[in-house]
Amino acid sequence: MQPRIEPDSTTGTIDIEQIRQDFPALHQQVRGKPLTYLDNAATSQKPKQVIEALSRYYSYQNSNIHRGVYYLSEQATAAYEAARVKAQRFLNAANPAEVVFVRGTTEAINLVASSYGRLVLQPGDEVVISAMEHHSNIVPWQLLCESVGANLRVAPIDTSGTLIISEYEKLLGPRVKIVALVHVSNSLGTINDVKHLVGLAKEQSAVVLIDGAQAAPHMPIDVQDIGCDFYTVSGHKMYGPTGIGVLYGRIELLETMPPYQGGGEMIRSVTFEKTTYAPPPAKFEAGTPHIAGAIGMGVAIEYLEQLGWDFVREQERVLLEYALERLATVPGLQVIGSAESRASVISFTVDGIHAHDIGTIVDQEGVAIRTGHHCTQPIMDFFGVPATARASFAFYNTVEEVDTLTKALMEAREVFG
Ligand code: 7TS
Repeated sequence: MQPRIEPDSTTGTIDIEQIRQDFPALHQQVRGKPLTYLDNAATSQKPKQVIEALSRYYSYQNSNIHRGVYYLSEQATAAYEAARVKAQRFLNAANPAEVVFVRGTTEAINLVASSYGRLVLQPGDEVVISAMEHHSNIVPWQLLCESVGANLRVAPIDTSGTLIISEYEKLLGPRVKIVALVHVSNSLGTINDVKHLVGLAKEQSAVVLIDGAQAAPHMPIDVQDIGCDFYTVSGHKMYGPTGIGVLYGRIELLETMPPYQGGGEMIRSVTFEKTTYAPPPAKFEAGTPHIAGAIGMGVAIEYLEQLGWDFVREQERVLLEYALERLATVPGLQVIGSAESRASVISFTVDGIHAHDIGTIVDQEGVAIRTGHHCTQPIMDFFGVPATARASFAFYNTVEEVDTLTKALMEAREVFG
């Protein structure tokens, strides 16, 4: 259950090899080579502790929650609700009822757009997003704006991939009801100063959602300090299972919002004439939830807490710096995005080689990187590229893996002359 991580008793440092032992997926050969997994922004690998928690749940605790009077159901309910409290602690939410379990960031944003958005938006109102959003923080707002006759406004970025704050401020007028911004960009790595951006939006009384899918794996999150109304995370990007995530919502808002989906578990009473709803978070958790997923996500949170943010941030900083240095030695390689404050994500192009070919060639060396538009087509358009290759690092990656990537890219250069 406990992460097997202990600092070396003499040096006080954490041994990466010891940590890597917790991640079974990292110890395999692919295409006859040791796997070098550098697609952590798409999804992270899972520690044994999370995998074992899932297995334990399905082996010994499996039962439906919130409805059984028998032992197993009581155990499963307690474990599910304990996971909610862990997520509350992780985000520093004031109240566990502010933690709604959802499938992930995509569902969280759709929930807010459908429920809160339809509640407050009037024709002519505005929703502000930024030019560096993932499609899941664009399309739900487009759908909402189209259906209510509201307008979507986009705050621009500069060529370093940094939000232009003066332009963002200009967009924040009295018609803006909702602002939805990414905390960390998945294709550029840019870290937005969300506390500052939320503060500016609050001067206009806008409600603010922060897409934290790429932030939560890399840094401590404090929703109260940020001052946002909604914050979203995906369990699978932070060492937890797929199909589970959290929507944090300020309780005052969750209480006024209509349900997103109807069904079991979200009601107080049902008659054919009228249904009344359960209070949050149950109001937004219709049907049988991903019980095992929530429990597994809770274990992933404990795992990160045990590692400590100082270690995670320092390890990823070292990897980012080293990778930027090494990639700069590959002829024709251009890094897309150079914001001052950035996470361990590097998008790049190589002259004369399509991003997909880069991905395919390095795969022959066992290196897994993502290629394509990364669900951020507007960013690709802005930088005038059809696609990029992207390497994204987790605390369990090593400088040797950066060398493997660099060597594979050098070979790609040779293949394409
Ligand atoms: N927001 C950001 C910033 C993301 O990076 C992603 C997924 C999402 C939202 C959607 O999260 P989901 O868990 O609901 O799918 N990003 C990526 C990526 O960069 N590569 O694959 C998925």
